Amino acid sequence: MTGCKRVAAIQDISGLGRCSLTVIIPVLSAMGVQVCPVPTAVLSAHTGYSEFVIRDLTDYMAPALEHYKKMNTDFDCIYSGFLASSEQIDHCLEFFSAYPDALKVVDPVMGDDGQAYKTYTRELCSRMRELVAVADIITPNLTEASILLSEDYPAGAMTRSEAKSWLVRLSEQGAGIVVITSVMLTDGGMYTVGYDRESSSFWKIKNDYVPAHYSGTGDMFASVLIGSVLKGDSLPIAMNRASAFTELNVKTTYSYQKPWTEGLMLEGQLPWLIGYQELGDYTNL
Ligand code: PXL
Repeated sequence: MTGCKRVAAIQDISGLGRCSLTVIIPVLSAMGVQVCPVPTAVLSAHTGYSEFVIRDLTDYMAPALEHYKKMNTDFDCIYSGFLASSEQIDHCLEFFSAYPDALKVVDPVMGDDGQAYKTYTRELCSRMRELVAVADIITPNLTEASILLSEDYPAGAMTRSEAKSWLVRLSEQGAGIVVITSVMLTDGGMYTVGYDRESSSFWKIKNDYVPAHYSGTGDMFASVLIGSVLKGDSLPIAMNRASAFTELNVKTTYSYQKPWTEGLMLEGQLPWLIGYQELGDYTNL
């Protein structure tokens, strides 16, 4: 019997609009992985709402890390996501260097649909590369991938060789594993694409297109991917599990025609994760 894996999740907590910790905690818990939240900010609602109250927790992060070090707390994974200030990059770097054996996952949360989020300054976006440089796994969406590569957001579909080139160039920024979500390829399909530098392997998972997007989708995808990798799944199976669960949640939410701001209606779908489905819907990119 192995014990439960533990992830330090450096992320905000938002009251309204499921995203970040309100998605990450239930998802990873359902997968049998413990989450230790390291809140970067508390918000009354995520930044996609027209108004929100925000309390920045930058000055909480260093003392929290000191406490964990003093307690000899071990983490199997350090996972960074939504950050409230560019100074928080330094604190994330301190967490990563304090736990050199932990899996370092950076979700370079910066924007969606070709736009940066309201609170993401130019400096914060540019400093995100410092986290990407030390990560083992990064999970940008196409908007974030384009910001990291200083490329224009693709106006249309990408060829398979363009997608491979983006994956390789992102990996050259640091992470051995790169997964990009929401990529439209020239066959007209929407895909999640991934690259493992060590084995030089490229993978893709086809997603059904749903004409809607919801807050917290990237957080859900990254958390399932992390849970799956920590449980020992290969990269394509982890991508498959994360895509399948995210797609199920998008379709459920779309069927109720809920506003995108409310996020994914994940509560009813958690048993799917507990069931730990057998999967094999990946192909080579
Ligand atoms: O899901 C990304 C995210 C996380 N946290 C907050 C956000 C967003 C995206 O809008 O506003 C507070």
